[in-house]
Amino acid sequence: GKELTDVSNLVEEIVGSEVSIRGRVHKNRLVGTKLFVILRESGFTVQCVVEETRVGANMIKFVKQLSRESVVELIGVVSHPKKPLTGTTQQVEIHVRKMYCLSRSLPNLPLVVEDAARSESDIEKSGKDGKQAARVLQDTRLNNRVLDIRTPANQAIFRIQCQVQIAFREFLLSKGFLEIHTPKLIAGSSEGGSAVFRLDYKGQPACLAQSPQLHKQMAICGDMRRVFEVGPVFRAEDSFTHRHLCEFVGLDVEMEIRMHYSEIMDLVGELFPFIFTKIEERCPKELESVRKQYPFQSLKFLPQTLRLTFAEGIQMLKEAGEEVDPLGDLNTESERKLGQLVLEKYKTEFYMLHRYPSAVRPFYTMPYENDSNYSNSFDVFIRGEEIMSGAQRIHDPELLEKRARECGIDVKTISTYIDAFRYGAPPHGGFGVGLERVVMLLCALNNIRKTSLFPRDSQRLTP
Ligand code: AMO
Repeated sequence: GKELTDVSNLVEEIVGSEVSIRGRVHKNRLVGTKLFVILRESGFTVQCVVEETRVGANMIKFVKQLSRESVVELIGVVSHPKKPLTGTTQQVEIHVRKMYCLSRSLPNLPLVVEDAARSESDIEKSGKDGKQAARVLQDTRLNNRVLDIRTPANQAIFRIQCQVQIAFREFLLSKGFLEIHTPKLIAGSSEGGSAVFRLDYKGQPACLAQSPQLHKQMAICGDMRRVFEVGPVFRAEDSFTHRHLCEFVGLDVEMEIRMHYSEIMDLVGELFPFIFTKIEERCPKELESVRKQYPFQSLKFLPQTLRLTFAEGIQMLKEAGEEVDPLGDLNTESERKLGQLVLEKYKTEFYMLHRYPSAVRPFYTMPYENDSNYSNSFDVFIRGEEIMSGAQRIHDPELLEKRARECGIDVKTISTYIDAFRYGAPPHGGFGVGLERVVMLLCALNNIRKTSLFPRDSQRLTP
């Protein structure tokens, strides 16, 4: 048959033409002898008019009993609506000639897509009694994720996520990086932390990789010069927070450096403005869809990414009356507070903090040459929340082994990693980014579960 037209392509310019479209019954309304079916596809909606005089009484009966979310295909003519349309994304309507049902949905839905797509301001309008019913709770959404993903905002979020990944890859390929894939089943914990999933690897103790850290560095020892990876990262997080998942998508980079870890920060400082610009250029409709449900302001960032030392950050917080440990880590509140202070002073919501205290960084981090209390490391923030950690790495095997022991790591479990540095290793460094966090913060969403297709957290392993 004829090719299908996407609902988003049903516009003024094609009024008069006959189209075939496939979508879901978003809702159905009978007015006299006319049936108004709102058809939804990929988050876009169009009004389809089924008139008895055109299709006959049997067809009206058939269409009327179609449950919400059923998959239908129809043939119709693109037309001007009699009155301007308010409830649909498309401003034309379809006069239906034929309609078929491809798959029926159960009539009782655990979550109605129309409700799940409501914005807060919409909910406010639904009146005192309506409010509770209109607000779909996060757990209901996640338990019924397949229905939840059908909302326009969610359709858009995952398109934006895809474009972030594409822009990341595009930029790095243009800079001569090689895309690699490291193993996710490994013998020892890669971050030395406790949040590791342990498993039995045919009788041998093993872990799910907490990051590609060990193997991306080993790729550098294997003379791959500049590498990146996009892949799953596993963390057995105990706490239930708005920004921690037990499985997320890591965007990782590792590269040789010549003189200084600032070369890595130079790359980051170019990479992210590139990604932000590409998202604005390539996803205008998607950003609008997300904003409709979750209003947010575009990210403020400078063409030249701001860099502050950790000590400068601590100083700013102290001056603002915050109590902070100069050799400890920033907690979530301090990070947020610093984000506000930086925005006021420097007018940016994207910045880097570098030269962190050694005590709060992983064992493989290179100490700062002038003061080993500090390290050649950095974190990057969007809207006051961490999206990235990075650093220069220790490339001397003796020092690496010493630091691992000091951090309480069983060196036997990472001996092949340490050995990799015994055959000569160039100075190098890199960083890791959480994809879900980037999308969450770009769109100022309040929960990382919104940007994970099927989130895995400390309490959820399904759907
Ligand atoms: P780090 O442990 O800071 O560094 O992780 C890097 C980035 O990954 C994201 N992230 C998470 N996202 C969702 N859920 C989690 N539980 C979670 N944990 C971390 C954050 C964080 O900034 N190997 C180093 C990176 C490097 O130095 O190259 C590492 O893993 O966005």
